[in-house]
Amino acid sequence: MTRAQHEAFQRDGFLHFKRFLDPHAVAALRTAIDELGAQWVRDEVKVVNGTPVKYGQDETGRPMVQRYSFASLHHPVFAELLRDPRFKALLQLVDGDARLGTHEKDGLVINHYLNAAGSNFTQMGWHTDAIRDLFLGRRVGPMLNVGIHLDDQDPRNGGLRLIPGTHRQGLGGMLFHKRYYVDKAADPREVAFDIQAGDLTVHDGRLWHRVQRSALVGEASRRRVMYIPIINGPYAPKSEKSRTPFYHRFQHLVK
Ligand SMILES: O=C(O)CCC(=O)C(=O)O
Ligand SMILES: [Fe+2]
Repeated sequence: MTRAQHEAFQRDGFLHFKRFLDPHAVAALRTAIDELGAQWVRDEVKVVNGTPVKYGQDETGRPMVQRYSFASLHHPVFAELLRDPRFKALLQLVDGDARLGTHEKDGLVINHYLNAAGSNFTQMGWHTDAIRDLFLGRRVGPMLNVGIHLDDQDPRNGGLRLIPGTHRQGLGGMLFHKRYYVDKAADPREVAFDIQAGDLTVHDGRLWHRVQRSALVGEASRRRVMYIPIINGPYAPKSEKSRTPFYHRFQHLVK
């Protein structure tokens, strides 16, 4: 991590690293996504450590997982990815005992967007990721979200949008700058990303961002991106047992 990168991150609230992963690694992760999705569909996994699994239908009407959580606890390929020593450099962006939140918040999240008739995930309205701390009655602690992108994304067709600098807006701005998830319109200050599969982005959890629905449909609109939080402070792991004692009893998914 260079000094210029540190300064850009302080100022803008995000960084974009090209080609973090090579095409082989990307292919292995896509395969793992398919494997874990097939397993969760088959086992009818509805909640993982208290976080609901989001389902939709693919172009052929078959059920598919569109949002996974705690993925690294359920497939060895994801666990291996997070052992990459380069994540240590990213931890330097947060003070104190910064760590990857593999067992905290939603763990390793995978979003699988598809613009198709049966899809349940095509876009995401404006939000910050840090707001959930408030709902949990916690102080908003430092939190970064590291994105690992597994599909090319021409920004003219959709994808991630961020408003630089909004991580420095204070609590009022974090609460009221926009209407959470309801507001979806483009903002004149937003920036889009020219993403190649294998790129990595990192953004401050207080930064306002959204995902623009793809202008394409079907296979050409497919967008898979993984997010792992970087956090510090008291360790607050989630567990299957403590969060969902009655509702859901599912198979042990860890291989
Ligand atoms: O799909 C993306 O790139 C962003 C997703 C996101 O903001 C989220 O899951 O909180
Ligand atoms: Fe987000």
